[in-house]
Amino acid sequence: MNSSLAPQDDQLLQLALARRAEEVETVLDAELSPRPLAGEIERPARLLAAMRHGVLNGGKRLRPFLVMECAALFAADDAAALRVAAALECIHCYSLVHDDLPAMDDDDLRRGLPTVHRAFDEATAILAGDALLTLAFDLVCGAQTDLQPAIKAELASLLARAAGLGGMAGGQALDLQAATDRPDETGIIRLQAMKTGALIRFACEAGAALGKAGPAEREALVAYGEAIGLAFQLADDLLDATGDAAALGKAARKDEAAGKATLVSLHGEEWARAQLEGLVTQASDLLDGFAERASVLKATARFIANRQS
Ligand code: GRG
Repeated sequence: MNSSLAPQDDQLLQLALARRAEEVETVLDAELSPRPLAGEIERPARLLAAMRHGVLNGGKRLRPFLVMECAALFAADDAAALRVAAALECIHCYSLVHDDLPAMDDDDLRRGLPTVHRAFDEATAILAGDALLTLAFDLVCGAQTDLQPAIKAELASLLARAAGLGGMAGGQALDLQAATDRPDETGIIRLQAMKTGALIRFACEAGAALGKAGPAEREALVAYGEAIGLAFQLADDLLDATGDAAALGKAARKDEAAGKATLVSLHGEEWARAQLEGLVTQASDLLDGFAERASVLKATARFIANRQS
């Protein structure tokens, strides 16, 4: 992954990403064990295998990283933050499993591997997504998560809204209609803020909630989340327009093939790269109040803008 950061910052960020990814994967691996939990009857082996294929298959683990790093700004309890981070990754992975289905994007490749419906079958992929979605809420609210009940309830509600009708699922619905509805620039930005931005925004707000941040700090993190969410999508559009499938681990040029306008197709690559630069600066400036503690998050904004996969 070339993040075009100064070599020292890049190395620190890669180390931090790898460390957090390993922590999240340890939680997910344990949660997706064959042993039924209290209240469960049986864990069907094929469905469990499909869920594991959808989750424990690489991925940058960027969203959980953001939860953990935002929470760390306030020295919040790492173990609780990790469970919320793992919950968010479950929702992200569920969305990828469902997005890859023939009824949606109809993709064969994800993270360089066969998509879940290819490795298993469509019905199993739908159920794997469903069960990942419900697992996310158990991770936030379950007894093993050591948080005050009011914080669990707040996080569950924020997560439901980020993932649901007015967030990611709603954004996906607008995206599916985009080839026929042909949204204008404002419409494209709105659908992307919902489809992709909402989970990234949640990651940052969850960090603030976990850290019991004051209103100004929380607002700064939410605004940072919105800026990097936009940058993430713009970088994704650039990769789709210019990247190749082998490096991406998934199909490229899907937007063009589907007849969907993006900010890159409307304004061109040069404009998009200048916008990205502006968003990185904006995101960074929003964190100035956290001084040196925010250096990893500032580097993350640049990494997101310049990512190659
Ligand atoms: C099916 C409800 C539902 C929603 C699907 C997220 C999504 C909504 C669709 C994915 C389509 C897509 C490629 C969107 C662009 C942004 C995106 C989510 C890219 C993948 O995220 P990364 O780059 O992936 O963080 P990894 O594999 O690193 O986790």
